[in-house]
Amino acid sequence: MHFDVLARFQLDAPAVSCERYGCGHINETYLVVTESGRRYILQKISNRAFPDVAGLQENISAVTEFLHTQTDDPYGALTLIPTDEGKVWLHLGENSDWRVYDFIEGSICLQKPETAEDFYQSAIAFGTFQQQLAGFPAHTLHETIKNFHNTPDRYRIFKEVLAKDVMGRAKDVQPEIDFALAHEEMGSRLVGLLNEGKLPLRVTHNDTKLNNVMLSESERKPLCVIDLDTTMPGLSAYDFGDSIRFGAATAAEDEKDLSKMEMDLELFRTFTRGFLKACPGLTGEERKALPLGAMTMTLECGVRFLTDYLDGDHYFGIHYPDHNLDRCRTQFKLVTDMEAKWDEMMKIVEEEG
Ligand code: ADP
Ligand code: GN1
Ligand code: MG
Repeated sequence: MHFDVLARFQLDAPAVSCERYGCGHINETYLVVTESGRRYILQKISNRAFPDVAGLQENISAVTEFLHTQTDDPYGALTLIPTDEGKVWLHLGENSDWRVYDFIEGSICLQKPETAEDFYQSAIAFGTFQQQLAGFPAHTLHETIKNFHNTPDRYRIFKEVLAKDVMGRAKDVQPEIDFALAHEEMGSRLVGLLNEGKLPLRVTHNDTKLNNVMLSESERKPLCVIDLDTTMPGLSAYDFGDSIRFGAATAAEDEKDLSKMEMDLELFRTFTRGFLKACPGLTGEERKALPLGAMTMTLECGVRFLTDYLDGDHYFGIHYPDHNLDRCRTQFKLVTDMEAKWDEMMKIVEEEG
């Protein structure tokens, strides 16, 4: 599978196997093994998510090179493998863009924290990532997805898609549509703080799911932050919030039994402690905005899943027809739970700060 593509990259030896790998929703990811036993990651880049692949790969190349200057460990940052022409990705035609990374050996990648300590370590990883990139020239980064965490803009798209209702699905998801619309004002608050100049833009990761960090297998300590497609200027509350959305949840993103889905306050505290330790430079306003980051990222993600469901599932990879709807429902359930736990969340950030 894809051996023709792999032959165009500077691997150490010819590839002998290439299998689908991982649980990402965006790119097609493959684990590659060569004749020598060395492993690589091959990815078919999602053109739907990333229309400007050149800009995307320029970002990743610059960011990974910068990160390598901040660590002695060769697995402390991703390494792109060049093509036979020395390029950082391979363009084979329309909707056919490929890249290869060194496989981060000796690592584990979790879909949910096995212990609170794992989640703490992921907070250290993402916090350190943000801290390491504080000296990176932010103005050189391309905006790989326009308005990625601009929640009001996500609502604009949601309403456009709802009005078209191309799949005729709107009639079956009225409660979810009502929930989204009832929370629109709340969803605009974080961007409001940014526009008012109350929160600083930093270089952030913007997709801080637990499965985008690799922990070392032996010590279960941060090794490498991966999935750098959305690394661009953003708010610290985005990175904090998206981690809480995914990692402090008591059930999987696509759990059907919503009674299992809550936000675990102890995990919220654990992550807050790690993130603030790794990012000591956050301003008072930024700290105060962290719970709003968690709620906003969760709401926004639910709205994005609902939008994709109404639109016919073109953006997020799905494994069955209602997958995006199930994902939307867990996110909205989490938002409801965060509303109930709001005072405690604010108190925890104050205590840990
Ligand atoms: P997506 O954008 O689709 O989420 P990712 O870049 O996150 O794609 O890759 C999907 C999964 O592949 C990750 O969650 C991780 O398990 C694995 N993976 C990606 N890059 C590497 C790497 N360099 N070394 C080891 N595993 C990797
Ligand atoms: C996607 O690429 P992945 O699977 O790590 C998405 C995130 C969503 C997430 C929901 C580029 O993340 O924004 O929060 O799914 N990434 C992109 O699980 O859209
Ligand atoms: Mg990923």
